[in-house]
Amino acid sequence: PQTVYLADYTPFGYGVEDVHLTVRLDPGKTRVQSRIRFAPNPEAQDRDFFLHGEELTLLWAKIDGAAVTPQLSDQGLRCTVPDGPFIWEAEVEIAPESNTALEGLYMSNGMYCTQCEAEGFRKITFYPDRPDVMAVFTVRIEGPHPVLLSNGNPVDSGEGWAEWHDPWPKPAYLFALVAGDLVNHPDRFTTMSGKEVELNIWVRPGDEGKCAFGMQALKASMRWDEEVYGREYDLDIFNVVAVDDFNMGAMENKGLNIFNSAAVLASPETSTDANFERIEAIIAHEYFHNWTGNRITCRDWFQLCLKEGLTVYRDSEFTSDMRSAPVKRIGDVIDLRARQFPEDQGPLSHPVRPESFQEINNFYTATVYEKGAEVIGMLKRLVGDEVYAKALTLYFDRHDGQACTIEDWLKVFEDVTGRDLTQFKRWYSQSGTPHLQVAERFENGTFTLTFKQRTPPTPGQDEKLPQVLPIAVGLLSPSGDEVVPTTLLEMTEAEQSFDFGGLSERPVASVLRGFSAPVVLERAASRQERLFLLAHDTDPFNRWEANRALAQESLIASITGAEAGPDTAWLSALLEVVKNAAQDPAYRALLLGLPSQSELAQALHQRGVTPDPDSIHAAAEAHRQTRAELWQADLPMLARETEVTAPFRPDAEQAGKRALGSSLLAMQSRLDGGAAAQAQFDGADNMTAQLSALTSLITIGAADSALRAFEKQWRHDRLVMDKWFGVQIAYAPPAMAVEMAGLLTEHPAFDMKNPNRFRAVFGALAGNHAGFHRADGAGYDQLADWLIKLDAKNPQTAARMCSAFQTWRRYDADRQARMRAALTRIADTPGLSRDSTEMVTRMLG
Ligand code: BAL
Ligand code: ZN
Repeated sequence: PQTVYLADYTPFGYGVEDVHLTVRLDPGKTRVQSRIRFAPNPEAQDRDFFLHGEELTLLWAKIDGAAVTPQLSDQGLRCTVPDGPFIWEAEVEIAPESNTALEGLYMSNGMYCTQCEAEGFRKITFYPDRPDVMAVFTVRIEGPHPVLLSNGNPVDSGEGWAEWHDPWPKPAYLFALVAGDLVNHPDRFTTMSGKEVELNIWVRPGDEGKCAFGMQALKASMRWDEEVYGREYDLDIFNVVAVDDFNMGAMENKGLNIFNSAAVLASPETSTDANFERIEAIIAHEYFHNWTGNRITCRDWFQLCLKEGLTVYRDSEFTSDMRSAPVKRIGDVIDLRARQFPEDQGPLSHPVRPESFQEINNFYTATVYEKGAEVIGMLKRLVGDEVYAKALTLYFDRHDGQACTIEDWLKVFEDVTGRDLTQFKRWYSQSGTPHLQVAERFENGTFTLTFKQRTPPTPGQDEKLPQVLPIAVGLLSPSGDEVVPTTLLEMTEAEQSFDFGGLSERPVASVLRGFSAPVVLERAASRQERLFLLAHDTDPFNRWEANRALAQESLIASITGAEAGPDTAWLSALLEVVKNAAQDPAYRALLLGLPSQSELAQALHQRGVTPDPDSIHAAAEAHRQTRAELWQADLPMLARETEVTAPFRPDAEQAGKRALGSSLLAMQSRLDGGAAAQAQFDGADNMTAQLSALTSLITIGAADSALRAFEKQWRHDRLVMDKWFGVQIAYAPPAMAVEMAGLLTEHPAFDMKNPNRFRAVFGALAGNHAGFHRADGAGYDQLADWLIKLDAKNPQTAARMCSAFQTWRRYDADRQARMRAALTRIADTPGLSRDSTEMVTRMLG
């Protein structure tokens, strides 16, 4: 496959003034007629008229009304065109019903929908399918469907047709079309300047009862973006559509967001609190793209983080405002360590702004999104809140309507601050996670922190330069008072010291408060000091972090045999913190979490110890059992405190109580044989309670009847059934996970063409650490078999799921050989997609 390089960017030779599309829908023979006004682009030298087009049957083409015969290839067409402006017209035929890749125009449960980001529009018609070509679209849809939707505002409609006009110039990746027998949940929103906007969430009949929460989240997002960023919505209508078959979570098409139904449909009976929070965040994320992504878009796909990092950052701010900021921050860091760190520390490591790709779909990664958001957070920390707000206002004023680069983004901050951000820009170009060592000294009333930063080599980048690291630090007196409040240190060198003078006694340092930079902190803090921070740190993130480090140390000591069992003194101290009713239950629930088994494997690997998945699993199980036994006397009282008597609300307050309750129930189940969990399961009136009871029962091997009851109750609900498929594998004993996954692929409701269902089964398998890494390699073989099958139908989802193998070099020689064999088998599959080829090739490196 061909590699595309950032350095090779050149603008397209022609601008598009406007686009008229007529789409005549038919499952096997949809006709798309285009009329596009082109004019030479004065910024460009190259006049090669190449239009992207894949899997299209060209019926005819004209330039200025005269028939032409372009040169066709499997990637598009070339044509000789006039020197000045001209009108291109063409008609193509496509077959949405056989489009299982879910890119371009496809069908899902009888409805038509599109997914054009990144390069799906070229499967709808011939076009310069690149984000720097922005145009005004008018779309006519013809088809016997009650609902016919496209971007922008409705112009007119009649029986079997509708016309839409989007006045805002946009790249083709934001084009969308939906047609089907849908019902809407309508509402209205009045913008800050008094403009009335019609809002709709469109769903399949039967799902209308699951839209109210998404609609509330949408209105809250619209208000928040006005209040916090001064951004107002800019069309008369905003449509959201739920689709069952969707590769991503959702898509920010202008005025017509298309959502994976799992990311929008919600009800207390069918959705967990985690689902509600995720839906609220994704609704916000897609809506926020209207300004950060749509009004200001990316010049090319290397700049993806320009819109994604910023929009993830914005949605995390929104969730922090709607819910609890510390809880959100801790959740984000758990997620970053679970998904981005392994990527950055393995063969798929790439810069936040990659410099080359073969298939851009492979770069919708945790690095571009989540590390991209961390970079924005660091920038804001460095310049301060007020300056950040000024810079964003300038960004919107200066670049509205443009397709921009990271250089444009940073220039705005340079202009507002007068700072040179050359070194900061390394966060966009240098891959890998920096490791930050801390040493401390106390002399004559001065406390000195000395930091050393080092980023290990990553593919294609052997030498690393120092990054700008904002390090938030606070100092506590030995009695627990804060003697130096949170102070931001700006580290720019490979090694740098910072002094805090005028201290009467040696303080305890709380370093990297709020996880102020995405680094691996290497600090040889004593157990005593960590216990002290768990009890006294005023920074909620670092209190949690101190506990996390204690948990990790205790588990690693058990895994390596340094200690026979968990650190009971720490567990007693933790119990006191967890019993503090003045603390947010959600925060206390987070304190009860343990590092994942994969995270422990990475920590061992970083210490030069080859991780053994079975020992890790055994240590984690032993730890949970000991903790339950040690806390036995307190569990009933704590559980009572988490009871919710008010009617269900998916807000942070109730969700926090339920989260703590779920953790306690898991402990209780280890003591009572599942009696409490079975009772909760039987009496549950919401999915959070039902599912947490079910997972507790699965974990102790007592879930047979609950699983049957759950299936019987929910077999009509595909989203709930995804949970049923997933939990049986994710929580299965490691020795049974592969067999369980195999068994469930035989279930009549297993459908490999549905990405949610495929991920429910095989995402859960990959997430069952000891199950996937079974010594005989059965987990690797099973996943490889299914990825090969999926690749032939849906390369995008198959390629993304190949990343389950990305940590293969962590493990012992035997497992490595088995994983390498599985990857090689995928790589050698005849006809393997460009998507999966690139992924496995990078991993085999
Ligand atoms: N742009 C793809 C989906 C998302 O990030 O919103
Ligand atoms: Zn996004």
